[in-house]
Amino acid sequence: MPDAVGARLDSAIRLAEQAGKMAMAMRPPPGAVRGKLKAPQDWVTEADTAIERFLSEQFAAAFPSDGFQGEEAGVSRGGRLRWVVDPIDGTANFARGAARFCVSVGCLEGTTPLLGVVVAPALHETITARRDAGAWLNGRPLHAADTKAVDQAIMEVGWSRRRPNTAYLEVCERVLRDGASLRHGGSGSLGLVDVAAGRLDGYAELHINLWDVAAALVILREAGARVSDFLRGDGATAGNPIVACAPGLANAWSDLPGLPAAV
Ligand code: LIP
Repeated sequence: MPDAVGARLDSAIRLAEQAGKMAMAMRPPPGAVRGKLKAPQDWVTEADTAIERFLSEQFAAAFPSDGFQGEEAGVSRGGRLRWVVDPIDGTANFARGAARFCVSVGCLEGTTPLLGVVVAPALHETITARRDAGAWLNGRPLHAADTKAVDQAIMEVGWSRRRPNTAYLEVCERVLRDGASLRHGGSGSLGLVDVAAGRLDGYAELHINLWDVAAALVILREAGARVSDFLRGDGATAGNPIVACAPGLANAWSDLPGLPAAV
């Protein structure tokens, strides 16, 4: 019989994978965006709202005393344990029929992330982690990269219109000046997961929200990556900047412009 966290992890995997199947069934064809703009370059589709509603209803039925927070509808229930969900992270990609998107499900006790599940259905990947019990990609253990030379590294810098492009360009210029390769993929959750998987050496973003990172924070911790203190201050409610990286690069990237150090 699994314990309370184990039972929640099992349910989160099952429900996130069901949500992934919903997303694939609702994914628009390639072409112009099919969705609504919430803010400049910030889209929402019918799938975002339908998947969030599905997950809210399912978690309420399975764990009625738990809280629930989703990107689209906000905090709908309070509880000692709280589900924090991004129904589709990488909506701009999803809305154009691209593959780099995921369902992100995290569960926190207060401000301590306990478990995380990220399902990328078009990439056929399910990433899971439980605090102090490791991180797994399709059942294989995850470990951050052992890269130590910054001029051999790959860094993704997340972008949104929530911060000025001048600040974004300053970070990108510094990364390039250090000799690292630069990426931007449009899904913060998947960028952070790639750091945990050793497929990227770093992910940085000037502002990202709790629902984008709630699952990835556990996955990164369990994979041995270094991560800035995202939940400091009012990070859980207002979001924060984030830096996550391979342990050997924490010093090199400890002073990126406008960004905290990964500890
Ligand atoms: C996205 C994040 C990304 C950020 C985008 C957007 P969404 O989440 O994953 O890191 O740069 O602005 O917030 O909106 O696709 O769920």
